[in-house]
Amino acid sequence: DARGATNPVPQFPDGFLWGVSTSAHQIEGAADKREPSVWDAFTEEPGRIKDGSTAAVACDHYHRYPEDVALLHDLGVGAYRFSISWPRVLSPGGLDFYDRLVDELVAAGIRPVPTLFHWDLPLAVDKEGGWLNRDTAERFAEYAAVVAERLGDRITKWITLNEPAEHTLLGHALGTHAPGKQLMFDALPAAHHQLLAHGLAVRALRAAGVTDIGIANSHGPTWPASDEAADVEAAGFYDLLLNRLFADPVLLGQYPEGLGELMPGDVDADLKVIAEPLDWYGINYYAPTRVGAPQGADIQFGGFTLPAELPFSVREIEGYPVTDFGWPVAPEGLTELLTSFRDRYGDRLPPIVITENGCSYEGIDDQERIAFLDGHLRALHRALEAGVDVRGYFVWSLLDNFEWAEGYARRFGLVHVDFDTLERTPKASYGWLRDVLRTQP
Ligand code: GBH
Repeated sequence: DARGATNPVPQFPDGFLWGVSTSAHQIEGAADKREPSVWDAFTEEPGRIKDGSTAAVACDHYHRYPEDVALLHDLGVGAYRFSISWPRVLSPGGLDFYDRLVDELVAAGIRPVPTLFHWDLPLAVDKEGGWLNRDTAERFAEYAAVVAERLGDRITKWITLNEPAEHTLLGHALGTHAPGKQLMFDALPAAHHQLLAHGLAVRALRAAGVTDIGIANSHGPTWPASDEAADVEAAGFYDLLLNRLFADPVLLGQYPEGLGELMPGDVDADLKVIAEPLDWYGINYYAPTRVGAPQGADIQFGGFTLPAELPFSVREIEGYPVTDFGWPVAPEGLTELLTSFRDRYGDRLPPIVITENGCSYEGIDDQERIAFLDGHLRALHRALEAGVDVRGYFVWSLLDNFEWAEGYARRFGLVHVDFDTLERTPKASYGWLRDVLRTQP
């Protein structure tokens, strides 16, 4: 019980935004009521999803959203981050679902925070080249405007993209996620076009009267394997690809040295669009990464295989507990990440919101998840004490859900879902977070 604990979670400032996150493809189901996405096609390919499952039903949130909004309400969060499925919006009446969801949230006193793209590109858009085609950026901005016209009267906080870094790396470079492209460094145009889509969408949303806009980027500190120059250099390169490639253009209007030349099109003109000022900057934080010089052998990393020819190698982080996924639990990485962002970007950095943080563990009496969240909230608070302007924190995730290539084998929820009966059961961590939120202003 957080209230009775001798060492309670510290107090966060007035107005700090507490929330939980989900995404459309991972929870909605009702695949028959939307156009197909790249994930539907990818899932049909044999061997792509580890447990052979599909997201056709997932948590059936499409039909059970009132129950899920009630869970949010009882949890006591001020905000709910979900994503809007572009392929659903393309199908007749598809926006009606989000209309109902938003009304239900507003009636429950919960602020809706939609993400416009969380990896489920319409298959028809992919057939035209997907994120390798510059036109996709324009089409995304048009879609953003359609959503804003319909829901903008009730939604006051918006997110353009979720983790273009992971969508580029896993979906376009390594091919372990949809759309399954294995382009290695030739995947960089997919990064540029997503970033351009972000900037064009910011403009389209502003033109539709939207005011409070951010992006949800995946970031984590890179820890060199040793002080040796080769390891430090390799770690710096990894940091460039996973952190700076996505933060520098958005915050500084430039690509890190050497990367701009690899991008397609008139990059200088595009960077002006990409750097369209944001009201806040979202960070999804999971874990630091230990990186050293290349070792000449394939690397097993977070459930994925990284090929040997990369100019770095990802190493195991020793001396930390790991989640069921094998990811290290290192809350101090969150403090370090936030202070390093403040130092790196200075007054170009708008207020930060942690748009995802969480872990996969089995079981309903999930004491490990409580320890994980407790540790990360303390780490976050240390960043605030160090002067970093953080305005909110969202747990990934409300519900156990379709964890992409892992299928239903990894459970990130505060609420357990029985994927046979679809019954929801709040875990110990749900009760713990509810008690924490009661102690916050
Ligand atoms: C997010 O991606 C997604 O936005 C969300 O849809 C997903 O369900 C959720 O996280 C959980 O996966 O160095 O071995 O510790 C997170 C992408 C990639 C970030 C792997 C953490 C750590 C691997 N993650 N990475 S390791």
